[in-house]
Amino acid sequence: MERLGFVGLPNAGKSSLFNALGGQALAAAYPFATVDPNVGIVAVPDDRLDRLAELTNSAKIVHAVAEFVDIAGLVAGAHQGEGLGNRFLAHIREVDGIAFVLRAFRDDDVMGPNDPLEHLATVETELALADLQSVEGKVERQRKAMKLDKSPALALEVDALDAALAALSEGTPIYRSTISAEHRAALKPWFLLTNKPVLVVLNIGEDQLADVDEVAAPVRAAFGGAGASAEVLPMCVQLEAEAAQLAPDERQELLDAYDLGEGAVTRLVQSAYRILGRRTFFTTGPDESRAWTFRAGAKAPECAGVIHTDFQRGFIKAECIHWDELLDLGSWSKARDAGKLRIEGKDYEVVDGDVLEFRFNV
Ligand SMILES: Nc1nc2c(ncn2[C@@H]2O[C@H](COP(=O)(O)OP(=O)(O)O)[C@@H](O)[C@H]2O)c(=O)[nH]1
Ligand SMILES: [Mg+2]
Repeated sequence: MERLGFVGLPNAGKSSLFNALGGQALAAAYPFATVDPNVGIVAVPDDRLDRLAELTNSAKIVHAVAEFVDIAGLVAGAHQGEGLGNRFLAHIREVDGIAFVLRAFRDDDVMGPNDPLEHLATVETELALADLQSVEGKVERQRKAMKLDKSPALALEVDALDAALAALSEGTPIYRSTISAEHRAALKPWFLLTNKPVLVVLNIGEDQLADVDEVAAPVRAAFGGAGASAEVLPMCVQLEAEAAQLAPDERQELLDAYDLGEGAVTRLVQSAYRILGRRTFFTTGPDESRAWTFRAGAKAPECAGVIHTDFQRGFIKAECIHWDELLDLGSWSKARDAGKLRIEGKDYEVVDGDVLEFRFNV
């Protein structure tokens, strides 16, 4: 399961965003469960899955799921234990990706700054300082270890830690530093906070919808440097939270009236999948149609392993067709008759939207 954590200053709109997701999930009849008040699991909306289920008359539809964590407690000084300090940092370490919630909406009744760049600066400074503290300790220890251990792996790790130290000392988080992908991978075992993929939810007011590009421009520019891996999603969180309370058709009417597209869940999940490098494949039949999440670049056996480790261990081959081709052809057997079912082996790189059937032997 993919976990995304909401991080931002008090009153930025994190809890409202959380409510918008939960409400929408309920209104749209997608199962939404609240694990604890701050953790929500949401079914990933996927139109392709619904159409496959219709095609094969599936008794059941199983969506992929994503988890959202409303991480409270970021205030200046959090890296030194201010506010909920340490607990806050521990929560961030546990997520796969971070969604910064930055406030741009103006409302004198809601305390706090409304300059998203001010929010961003505070938030990034805390995370970068926390990372700086952990890297400082580690780089010294690993440098000493190099006297005994001459392995290339350790040398690479020390290089990576040095690069991280240089960036963090300047207050630059790793996700928008120029640190190479190889070095970022070498830093993975240290669970640094800013070595995670990041997206930004820019919380705008209704009155800012008309000039959303202008409001978003400075935030986009802040992430525009080399090595940037962030997406900026302007979102009218309060409006989305209100829409989430409505019945599905009324909800869509409201979203359409404000030109808000498919709403918060879809946009957020799609962005999260992009920044996390996740893809979807499907299985479909009369019993169930199901969406499975896999790592971009994964080959057929690894994808089989997403379903069951036995499928991966005993992998023989996969029958494969892209979802839209299957819909065009009308059924699995028609696809086979037309010679359109591909037989793929263990080196096949699965593509987003593939429909697969695995042959295995255990
Ligand atoms: N005017 C306005 N108020 C908002 C908006 N988004 C959130 N708020 C309000 O700001 C306050 C803080 O929001 P909340 O989601 O609790 O922020 P959190 O501290 O980040 O969890 C609440 O009173 C919200 O109703 C918005 O887009 N416009
Ligand atoms: Mg809150």
